[in-house]
Amino acid sequence: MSLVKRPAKTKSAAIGSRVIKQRSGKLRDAMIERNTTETQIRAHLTIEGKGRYQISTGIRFFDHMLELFARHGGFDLDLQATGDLDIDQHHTVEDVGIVLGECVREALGDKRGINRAGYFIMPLDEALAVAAVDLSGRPYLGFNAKFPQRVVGDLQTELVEDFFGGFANQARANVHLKLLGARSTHHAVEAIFKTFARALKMAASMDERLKSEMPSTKGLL
Ligand SMILES: [Mn+2]
Repeated sequence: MSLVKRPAKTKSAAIGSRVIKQRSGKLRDAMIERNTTETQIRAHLTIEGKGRYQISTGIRFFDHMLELFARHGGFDLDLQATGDLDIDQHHTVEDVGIVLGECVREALGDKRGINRAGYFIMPLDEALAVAAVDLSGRPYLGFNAKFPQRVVGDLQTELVEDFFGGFANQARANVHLKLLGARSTHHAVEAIFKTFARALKMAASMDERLKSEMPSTKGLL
């Protein structure tokens, strides 16, 4: 009896997450590579960007949301993700949130001189969404959005919450997102990503007057 020869295992990238580049000085950017058996993601985020992006996740509607995030936040985002979409989109969407959160955490460094907190209310036609972000070092996601449809384009809408959960955990940020109302699911999801980007932009921005101060009475964030 001959043993069935299994195909040679393809050489996969090392499992784990690593910081390829981190500059918390003036440029404030970070590049993270994260590989698991479920997803392989590489992202480069610049806080002081121009809203330029190059994004590919294999989920077109999700790409659209990440593009909006970059543009409305004034960030530059280069992100390539390959995930096990043959199972479903869960790992890919959540892990992109994780990697983006890691990028923000690394790019902000010790957070000296940043606003730390930010908020925005974003209308998109009939949809209205609110975001409040505190880069407090304490992860928390408050998410309250009921989407009219389970799927928008090619994205499962329940995963929007998982994306922000991954982000909040890794950025160690308190993120509250509320959808106040919407008819269109496209508008609803889009309003949430836009308002989040603008709140994060405010929170991550430098306060010129207090640029040498820690925005916390603890002296640590
Ligand atoms: Mn749109």
